[in-house]
Amino acid sequence: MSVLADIYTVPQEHLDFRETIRQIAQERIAPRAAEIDERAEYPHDLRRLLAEQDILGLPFEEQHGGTGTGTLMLNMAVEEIAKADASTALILMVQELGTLPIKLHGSEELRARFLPRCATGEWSPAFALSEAEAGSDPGGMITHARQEGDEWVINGSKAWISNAGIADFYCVFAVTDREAGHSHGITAFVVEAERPGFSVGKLEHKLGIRASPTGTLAFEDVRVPAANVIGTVNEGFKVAMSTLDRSRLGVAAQALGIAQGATDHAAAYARERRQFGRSINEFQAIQFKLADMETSCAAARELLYQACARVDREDPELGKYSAMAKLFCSDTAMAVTVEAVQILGGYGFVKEYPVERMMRDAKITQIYEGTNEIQRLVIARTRR
Ligand code: COS
Repeated sequence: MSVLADIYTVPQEHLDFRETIRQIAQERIAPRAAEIDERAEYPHDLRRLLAEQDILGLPFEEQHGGTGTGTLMLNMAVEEIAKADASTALILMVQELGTLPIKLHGSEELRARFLPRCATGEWSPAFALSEAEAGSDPGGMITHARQEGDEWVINGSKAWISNAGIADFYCVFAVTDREAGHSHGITAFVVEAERPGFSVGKLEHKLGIRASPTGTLAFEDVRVPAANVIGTVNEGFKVAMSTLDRSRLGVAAQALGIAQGATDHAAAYARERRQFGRSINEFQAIQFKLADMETSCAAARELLYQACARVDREDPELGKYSAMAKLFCSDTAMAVTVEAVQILGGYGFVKEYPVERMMRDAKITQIYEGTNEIQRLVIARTRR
């Protein structure tokens, strides 16, 4: 491997755009965060704001109406939004996750049909891989599709789907060859939300990211044309895995944003809060906590940026690096937010301050798009 492969640079335009997004997030998104969390309300207004500001165009190439600015810029944006509100960051993350299968493996026709309308924010996508009995092991899915003439007929159900009921279309994975063996004989399809036989079931009541709907999907003889197959028939498992190799960086960036947001709040609080006649940030017990939190965020950011640069270069080790970034950033988010609550003391435990929400939001980053145990497995496999 060349030395260059370990280096990334952040162009000035990216830094300028990050500054713009930071301002929008702090001025327009942060003030809504507590309310949408409390009400478990999907923020349509904030989604429109992201679309108007071209932020939803970040996951897409210029030829498909996007900004063409790559994975690093996208995830710098995710971090800034997550600092203000993790649920709103998920809107941008799913805009990538739900379209990556098409972007990476779809026909030109599928790309032209779906990507430009996602880049403008007109359409929302979703990624439907998990099932009630197939989470860490998606190769054990039972949703299936059979071919009838020029159509595929899908039956089954999906679970834990972000954007359930919001999405205009779903990238759905189904078994198309039962004889092919575990994690094989699976095909990816685009299923538009208005297809007869498709329905959205119950939405979950969640600990965190409460302003983003998560739910089940049901497919009863849902017919899609052969043109809606993403990539090659029976090769859908690789479509899913290659998508997750990239989209996990969104989770890493979201986790980092939560961690940095909590650190910033805790530091500001420690300056203001007075006990024993002085600001609590004059006590070394608090200073050391804040120093460790800031250090963890900085280390997480370096790994995230390097992993993003590897995706942008199509580096052969991108899957390993994205798993490492997701693992490290999410564990950092959990540890840092627990410390932030501790620094705020009783105020950390109540909804008047944002750190309890950040602690609740952090937890899912250790779980979704592959649990951290799965990330360790993915990383370990590269060392065998
Ligand atoms: N990119 C492309 N292809 C991949 C791949 C990747 N990252 N990982 C595996 N594959 C291919 C393999 O090469 C193999 O193909 P061949 O037999 O043609 O060589 C095929 O996919 C099956 O691979 P494998 O046998 O490794 O599959 P497993 O069932 O053992 O999968 C893990 C293992 C754990 C990696 C997989 O199940 C996984 O990622 N689970 C977590 C899923 C997840 O993140 N769920 C969250 C919900 S989605 S939001």
